[in-house]
Amino acid sequence: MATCRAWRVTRIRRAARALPRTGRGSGSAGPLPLVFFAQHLPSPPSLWSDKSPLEGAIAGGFGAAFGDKGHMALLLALVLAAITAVTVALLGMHVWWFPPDIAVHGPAIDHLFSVTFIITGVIFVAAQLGLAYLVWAHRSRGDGRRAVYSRGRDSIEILWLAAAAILFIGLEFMGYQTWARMHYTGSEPQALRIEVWGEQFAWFFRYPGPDGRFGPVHPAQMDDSTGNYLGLDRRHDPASKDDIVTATLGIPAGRPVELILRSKDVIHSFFVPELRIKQDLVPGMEMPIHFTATEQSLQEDGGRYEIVCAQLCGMGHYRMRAFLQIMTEKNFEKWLQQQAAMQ
Ligand SMILES: [Cu+2]
Repeated sequence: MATCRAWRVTRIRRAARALPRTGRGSGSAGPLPLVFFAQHLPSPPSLWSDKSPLEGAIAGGFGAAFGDKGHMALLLALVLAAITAVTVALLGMHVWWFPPDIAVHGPAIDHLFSVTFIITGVIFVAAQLGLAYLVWAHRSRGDGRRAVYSRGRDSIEILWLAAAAILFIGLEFMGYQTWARMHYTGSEPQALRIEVWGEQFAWFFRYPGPDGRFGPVHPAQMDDSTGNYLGLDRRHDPASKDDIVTATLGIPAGRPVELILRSKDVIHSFFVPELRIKQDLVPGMEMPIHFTATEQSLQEDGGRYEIVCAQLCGMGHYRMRAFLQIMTEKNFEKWLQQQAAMQ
C-alpha cells in the first residue's frame, strides 16, 4: 500500500513539474495539490481584450459619453463608493430595522445581531472601497496595454480562508450560548404550557385546562366544519374534557411560557418578530420553544402582536395569521375562563 501511494505522489509531482509555468503565481510555494489543480483550471476571459461587438459598443458608448483615459473607471469607482455610502447610511439610521423587543431573551439576540452586523459591515465597506480604489488605480491609461490575468498567491488565499474560518467559528461560539438557552435548555417547571397548531391556513392554540394535561388527538376525528380542529374526543378521553382551544394566543406578561409547536399537514413557521422567535412546525414532531414576555410588552400596541407563518406553505400562505395577546396575570385568568366557557 505504502509503495503504491509513494508511486502516485511521485507521478503527481512529475506531472506538476512538467506543466508550463505562466503568470506570477505559478512559482509560489503553495501546497502541491492546490498548485496542480489550479494550473488545470481554465483562465477566465480577459475583460479588456477580444471584446465582443456588444461589449465594444457599450464601452464605445460610455467612452463617448465620459471621455477616454479612465473616466469610465472613475465613474464606476464613484458608483461603488456611493452604493456603499447609501447602504451604510440606511443601516446606520436603522431604516427598516427590528420592531421593539418584547421578550426577556430579546436583548441577547439583538446584541448578537449587532456584533455580527458591525463585523461583517466593516468587511463589506473595506471590500467595496478597496474594489473602487482598484478599479480607479488600474484603469486604462490609453496606451494600448493589455490586461494580464493573475492567478493570485496561494499563501494569501490560505490566509484569507483561515481568517474567514476563525471569524465564522468565533461568531458561532458567541451565539451558541444564547441559542442553547432557548432551544436546548428546558423551560421552567412553572411555565405555562400551550400547544400551537398550524394547518393550511390557520393557527389554533390549546391550553391543557385545570388538570394540566393535554388529551390525545385523533387525526381521524379532525374536522374543521364541526369545529373539532384538533380531533379531540372529549366524551371518551378524560384529559381532553377541560382542554381549551382558541384562535388567539393569550399569555400573561412576566410568566415563563412554553409553546409546543405541532403541524397538521405541511411545514409551517411560527414567527413573531417582536418576540425574536421564528421556529418551524414539522408534521409528526413536537417542537418546544420557551420565552417570557416582558412587562413592557403590555404597553406596546396594547399587548397585541401579529403571529405570521414564515414558511411558504401553499396558495393561502399569505392569510395564515393570528394574534398574540399579552395580558396582566389577572386579565389572563379571566380571559382563559371566558374561552373555557365557549368550548
Ligand atoms: Cu403556513
